[in-house]
Amino acid sequence: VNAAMAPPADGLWHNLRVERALCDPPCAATEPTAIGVRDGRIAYVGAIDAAPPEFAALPRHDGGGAYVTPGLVDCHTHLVYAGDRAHEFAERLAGASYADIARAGGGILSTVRATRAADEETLYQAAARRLRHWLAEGVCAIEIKSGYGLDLATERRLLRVARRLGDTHHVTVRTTFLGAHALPAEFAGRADAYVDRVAREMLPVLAAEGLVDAVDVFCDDIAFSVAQSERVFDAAAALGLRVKMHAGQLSDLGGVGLAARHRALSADHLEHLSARDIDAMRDAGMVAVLLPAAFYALRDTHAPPIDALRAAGVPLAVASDHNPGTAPVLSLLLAMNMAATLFRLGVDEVLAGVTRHAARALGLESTHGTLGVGKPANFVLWDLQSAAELAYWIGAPRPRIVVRQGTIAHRAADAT
Ligand code: DI6
Ligand code: FE
Repeated sequence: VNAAMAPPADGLWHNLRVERALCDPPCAATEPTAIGVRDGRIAYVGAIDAAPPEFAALPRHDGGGAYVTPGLVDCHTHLVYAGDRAHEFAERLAGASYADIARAGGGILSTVRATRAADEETLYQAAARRLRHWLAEGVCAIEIKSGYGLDLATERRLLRVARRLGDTHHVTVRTTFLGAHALPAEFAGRADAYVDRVAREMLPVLAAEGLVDAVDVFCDDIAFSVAQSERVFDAAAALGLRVKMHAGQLSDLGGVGLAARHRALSADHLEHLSARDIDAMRDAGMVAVLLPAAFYALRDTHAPPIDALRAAGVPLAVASDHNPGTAPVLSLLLAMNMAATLFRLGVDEVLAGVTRHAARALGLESTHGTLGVGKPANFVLWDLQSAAELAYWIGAPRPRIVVRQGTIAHRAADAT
């Protein structure tokens, strides 16, 4: 369906089995259940007989017994870039490590070269082609990071493309400025000067242009130090922007403690994470964003400390981390399976990880992540029995119907 043509979802959707753990407020234990949509918002969840009388005049949509979840949220992607890194995949198969390739000027920097050479339209078309996979899976909100430009003009282009994707596809896009993703070649040996450029020039300009919803830093031994990350976070704070951090993917520099002091929305990756920083995350109300597709693609063996995070009560989100280097994955559902299989998350945790907790990792908890009365209508009808099937099938489930931003955005027949 062309987004501009999608019919309104207003009316009473009935004959549904809604995911009760994600109803807000909790809905009475009746089944089948109905969801009332009015003016593009969820106005009612409950028994069809108890629906407010105003729905009598609105259309009825028979859900045919479908299982219903909130629209999915992918809270960590690097969706906009040019080219791909299939050649580096081949090098890794021949024995090179991700870090070796990065140090030799490949890795992120090879995507930076391709991205700088691409115009806005080319970047837009490539990202729009990819985005269709997320939309077909019932994703209703997606975070898109910059970070393959590493200069003002190209970072601006990436963020503009991200904004445009949201406008043209009727999907909620949150932009994250990741200028501190890698050290560009022209700053080789001058990391502090580059961080200055990011914090004092790029971020304030892009924020003033309304292109930045949050700010991220790649804090790791092949990227930026804790002190450098702090300068970027201080600049974000001065602009009133929330922060998040790529932390502990390859090594633990202790950046999560800094992120907690800055009340970060999330820390992401976290394969290497100390007990002290887990407590700091809990105390700061941060979300732990798990990225199992990157773990899988790098054949990592050091899983994040899931048990300790769970015991501490840190909310766990699951995201794709889509990027051309370490997570060339085009499916959030596949990342969900990986979170279960590789990280041993339970079914309910996986589902909360791509809904409630993912929304929180983006600061979107008031509009997304639950079947919440008053929230914009974002929900998915699945031809599945339960959440277990969402995490269980590898590569198969497609929604029957996706209601996104109050419109009927996809039906199974056009989900291809
Ligand atoms: N961590 C990641 O997994 C990606 N970025 C990051 O900070 C990798 C990006 C790439 O290799 O292109
Ligand atoms: Fe990432």
